[in-house]
Amino acid sequence: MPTKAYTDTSHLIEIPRIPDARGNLSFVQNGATGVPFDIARTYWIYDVPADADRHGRALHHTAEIIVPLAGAFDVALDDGHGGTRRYHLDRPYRGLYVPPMRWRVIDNFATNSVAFVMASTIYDAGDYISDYRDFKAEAADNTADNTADNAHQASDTDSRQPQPADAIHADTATDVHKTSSVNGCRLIDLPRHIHAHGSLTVAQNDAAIPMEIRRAFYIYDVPADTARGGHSHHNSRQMIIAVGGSFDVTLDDGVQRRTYTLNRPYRALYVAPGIWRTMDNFSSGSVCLVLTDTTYNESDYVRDYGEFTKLATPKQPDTRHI
Ligand code: T46
Repeated sequence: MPTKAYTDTSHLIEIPRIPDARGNLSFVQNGATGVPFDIARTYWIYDVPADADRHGRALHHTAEIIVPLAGAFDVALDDGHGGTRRYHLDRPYRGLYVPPMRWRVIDNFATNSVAFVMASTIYDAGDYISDYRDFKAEAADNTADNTADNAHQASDTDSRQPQPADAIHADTATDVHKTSSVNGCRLIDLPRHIHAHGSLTVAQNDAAIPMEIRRAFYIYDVPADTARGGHSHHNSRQMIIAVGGSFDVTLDDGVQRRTYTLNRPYRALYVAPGIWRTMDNFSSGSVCLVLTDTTYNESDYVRDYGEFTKLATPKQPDTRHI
């Protein structure tokens, strides 16, 4: 599997931050500037005890972007050729790009930190190198184009083009709102790996989840008593996760309403298209992570409840085979 499609050096990535009175929102999506791969896997690390060192490892072929969704931690990188670099990550709008073949140790976790990782491959145990001597031997075997981290500036070799916006179905007779139902939404318990040095939960583009991940966005610094959401989507499928703290999500299909309290970092609320959602009751310091199958497109939103009601009622039976 080729590794050279990726930028060769680790570097920080500035992630868009959209502030408003309801808190901050940042997003990472396929094709965005500074995102040199399509997201295949996401995972997040939480409940890390103070002073816990997560063991080091390297990945043969996988590139990653690591973002501190909450708190702070350090990532120490080693390219196997004498190049070492330590990054302190403490801003949710600043991620660290890590190319393949970097030995990395994540440590110095502040209490209640959440490390969010987007990876270029789905999980493959064979891609992992967990012995530093094996890593050094493989790095030495690699050809000279494997440059040292501390000797080079990042050079973006990404040649991908931004993806076209997803098509929006605005035909009121066939729009998904006509058949959408809160019964098509559900809680999904994602795999949870519990260790003495913290917990890890994975959502990746495989059959375990009902959608493909193309964008991740997260909402943080939400002031108490703030409500967010208040819209539906024509196309977008979402998985909403409380990776820190808790909040309520109310789903409305125009006929039925259902409220979920999200407060487990391993439990995702799957929200089908055509469902009006509002979020409120955010606990202090909470972080809402949303994985979605579309890149951002404002025309995918229905932001007016009157318009939503017109689209969503009367309900027609859903004849799709799902
Ligand atoms: C949802 C709930 C749970 C972007 O530029 N890119 C993005 O990926 C997103 C999600 C938003 N934005 C912009 C659009 C607005 O100017 O960020 C601003 C705030 O977005 P919005 O008012 O839609 O934020 P919320 O919290 O009300 O809704 C968000 C999502 O937009 C929505 O899809 O389901 O979270």
